Amino acid sequence: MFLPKSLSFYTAALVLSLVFTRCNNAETPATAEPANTDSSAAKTNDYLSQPLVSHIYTADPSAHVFNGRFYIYPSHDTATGTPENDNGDHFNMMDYHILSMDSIGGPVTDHGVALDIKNIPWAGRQLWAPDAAFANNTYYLYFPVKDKQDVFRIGVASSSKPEGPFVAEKDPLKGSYSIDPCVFKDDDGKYYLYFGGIWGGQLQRWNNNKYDAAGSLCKPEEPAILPRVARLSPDMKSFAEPVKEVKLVDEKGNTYFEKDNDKRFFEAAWLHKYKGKYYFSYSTGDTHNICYATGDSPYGPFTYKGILLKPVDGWTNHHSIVEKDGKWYLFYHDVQLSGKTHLRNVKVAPLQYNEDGTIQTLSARK
Ligand code: FUB
Repeated sequence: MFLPKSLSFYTAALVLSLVFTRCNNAETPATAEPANTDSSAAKTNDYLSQPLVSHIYTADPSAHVFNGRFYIYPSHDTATGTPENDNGDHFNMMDYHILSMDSIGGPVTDHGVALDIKNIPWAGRQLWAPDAAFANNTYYLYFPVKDKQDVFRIGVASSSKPEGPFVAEKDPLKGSYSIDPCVFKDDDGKYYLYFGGIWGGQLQRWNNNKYDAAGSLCKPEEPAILPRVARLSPDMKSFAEPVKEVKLVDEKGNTYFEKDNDKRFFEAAWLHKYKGKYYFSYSTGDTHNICYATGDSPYGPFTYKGILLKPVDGWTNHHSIVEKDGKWYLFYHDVQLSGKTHLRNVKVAPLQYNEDGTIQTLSARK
């Protein structure tokens, strides 16, 4: 597995980060988890932005604006001591905490445990990157977790409040698989669920929506595995149609090969709309970019446009894009606080569009 760039923190920088980090622990006691005390440190001001909270480790931030407030649905990284491997077993998360804030730079509230793995009847292990949506006067939390057979599925839980607590359905979404759900609401009121991730995310085991435990990663000359999408039913708890592949193409309309791993899909899909165009963004995983591609339909095809966020400190790169009051923001994570691949911290930075609809590339380090 790729080794994260060396990043660590002087003790002084850690103290500074705790001072600058805005969090409100009123609803959750601080969780004792290891901080980065390594001496080959990166300085706080080397970074584009600072962690939104530092009392817990958080990752994979899916941000939404509900009732005029930012709600962030992250993974809750935990130091369980599970050894690191290419399947991502060390990402052994047990619950979700929802964060919220009125404005960028304002105080951040941690609303405490919103959903615990022990309250998901079908779950085995590893609560990975979630997302959320509002419909039917209800907030829905979509989450990937391995079932008791160790196969990733996507579940849904509901709540009357954006911060939860959420109550999980007794089964996963029928026909769902793999990881990293992203829900997109189109202007016509239809909702789409994008998902998938290769390697530990198991997407390579799914062909034509059928599971093959022996399914392996592609060879360099083979076509790259594609992300998936399905429209959600009005009940938001089932697919309205068979799951489809999302085509990612280059400027000439050609799909990518596995060897194009600086551009092909790996995990962390996000879909947003800007000036009538659909923007599909995603992580390239082992090359660590967040790239984006645009199209004219929620189903694609999406044409590759460029890098949105360069590799961050840490192995994984995962993001979301949200608009509030006419301004656009990129939520992302890195490992500034811990220096450890699986103990990440969420951040936010402004996103800038060019006149032609392309997006300016961000670097998480100045
Ligand atoms: O947080 C666990 C996994 O790491 C996510 O599901 C991936 O997107 C990567 O960020």
